[in-house]
Amino acid sequence: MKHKIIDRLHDEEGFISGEKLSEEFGLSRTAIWKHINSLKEDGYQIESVTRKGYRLLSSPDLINYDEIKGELKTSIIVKRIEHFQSIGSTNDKAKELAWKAEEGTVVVAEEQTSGKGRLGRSWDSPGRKGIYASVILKPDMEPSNAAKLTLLGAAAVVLALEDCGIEAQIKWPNDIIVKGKKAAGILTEMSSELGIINYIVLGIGINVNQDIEEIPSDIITKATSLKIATGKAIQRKHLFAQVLNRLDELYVQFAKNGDMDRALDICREKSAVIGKDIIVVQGRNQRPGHAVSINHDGELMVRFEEGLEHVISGEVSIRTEYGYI
Ligand code: BT5
Repeated sequence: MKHKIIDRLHDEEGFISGEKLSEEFGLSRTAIWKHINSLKEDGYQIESVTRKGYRLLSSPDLINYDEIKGELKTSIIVKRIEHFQSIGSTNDKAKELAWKAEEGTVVVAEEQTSGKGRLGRSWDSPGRKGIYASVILKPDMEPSNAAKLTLLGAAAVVLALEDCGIEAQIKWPNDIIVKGKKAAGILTEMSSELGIINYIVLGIGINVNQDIEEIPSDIITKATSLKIATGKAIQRKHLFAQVLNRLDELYVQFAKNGDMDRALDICREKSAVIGKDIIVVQGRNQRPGHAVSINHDGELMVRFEEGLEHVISGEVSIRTEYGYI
């Protein structure tokens, strides 16, 4: 109901009386007043004037459905958005919902208290500073294709950043780099059996408006936010809508016939590692090599001392000789 009321206030240029709202929604004036207070708590600035009613002055930079729907152009993604002020991990919540959820359901939170990276690592997710979202996908294809979705997600984020005027690169397979530091990461998780994908959860974390002192000291040498990198605050809701639009655009092709060509081209064109000497880290094993290209399956082609090999994304991290990139 709260959502319907905010929509109504959005549509009305001037004031709308409490009486009119209560008639339209079939609620008591007190119930309307309670919803208005709850919206104010969410950060909406609503003016209330006796005998005139309510008027929306400004909306908060929330990343819920109401705030982004006007900008969405998606067909598969965003069948439904589950929005949380605070949650442990949107990927964990998405996995909980995935069996029953329709493909394209998105879980998004303003804050994560135990955001996850790959291989048991953590993802710093301070309140209202970043975008923390997980998309439930159910492609009808072999589970071996799942790793490609990480690249598809990375390509979508790079395109969305470009839409917002920000130049970014991809450090294969899942890091998004802005001005030499990591500004976003992708975490893909899958449930599958006997050649069938039950579901995939594509998690996207983007550092948007953190100031430098808000980046934890242990990652300050390699992490950044869009605000730090560009010197200006970015509207999270606008960027989030672009990410979902771009993801949909690329995913529609992939779901139809496994076509990853465009996403792979973006990963190659915007690669932060191709053409560089790198170190492939797998557990305790570290091997120096030279990143040559990304092949048709999204694997990184690396020339090691022993010859050319393809590296699969699942268990590896990449470092350059100089450190992070
Ligand atoms: C990733 O892992 O880059 C995947 C991040 C995915 C986060 C999203 S948020 C929504 C969804 N729900 C979740 O719970 N997760 C997903 P990885 O490549 O393993 O990088 C993790 C490493 O990056 C950590 O070990 C830190 O060194 C560093 N790190 C942690 N938080 C960071 C941040 N906010 N920005 C940049 N680097 C960070």
